[in-house]
Amino acid sequence: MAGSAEHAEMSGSLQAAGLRFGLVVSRFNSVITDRLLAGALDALSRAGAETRQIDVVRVPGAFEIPLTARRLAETARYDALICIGCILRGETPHFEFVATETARGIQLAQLDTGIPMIFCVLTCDTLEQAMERSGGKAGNRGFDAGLAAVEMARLLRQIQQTSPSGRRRR
Ligand code: INI
Repeated sequence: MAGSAEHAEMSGSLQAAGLRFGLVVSRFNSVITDRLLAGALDALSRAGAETRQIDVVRVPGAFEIPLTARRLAETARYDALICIGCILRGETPHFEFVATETARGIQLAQLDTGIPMIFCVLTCDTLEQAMERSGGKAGNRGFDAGLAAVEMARLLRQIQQTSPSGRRRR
């Protein structure tokens, strides 16, 4: 643990060597989710991950992401999961239900399993806004998610190793 005399600090490094990642990708609005996926894969590769360390799992829509991510986490094969989706506001309240339950389900799944699940689900009013956030002028949230996955996987390993109970995981 690095830090000054007053306090200790911990943070995850961006070294992906030896880690395994699962990417759950929604097919709904695939013009956007494919761009997010490309950004996430680019980030993982830049952090040193090789393709054999990465699995990509496709689901129909964002609503199906939480259950799939939870099942993947339960296999104990992954150090972090990246949840990729795009929910666009329509004329009906459908958007609110799908967006709320997807976010809640992913949060519950990561808290219940202890495996970090990076929330890379865009919720936008328009396709144009989603394009901007998936490789347009607002960057690529998929790339950010890839880096967050490496950082969280490393951080949780570090916390595990420095805890009094050692390397045990429940
Ligand atoms: N799924 C999305 O990923 N994005 C959306 O914008 C969306 N809209 O707008 O309906 C959407 N709906 C499908 C949903 O995720 C489920 O796949 C479907 O309801 C079957 O359970």
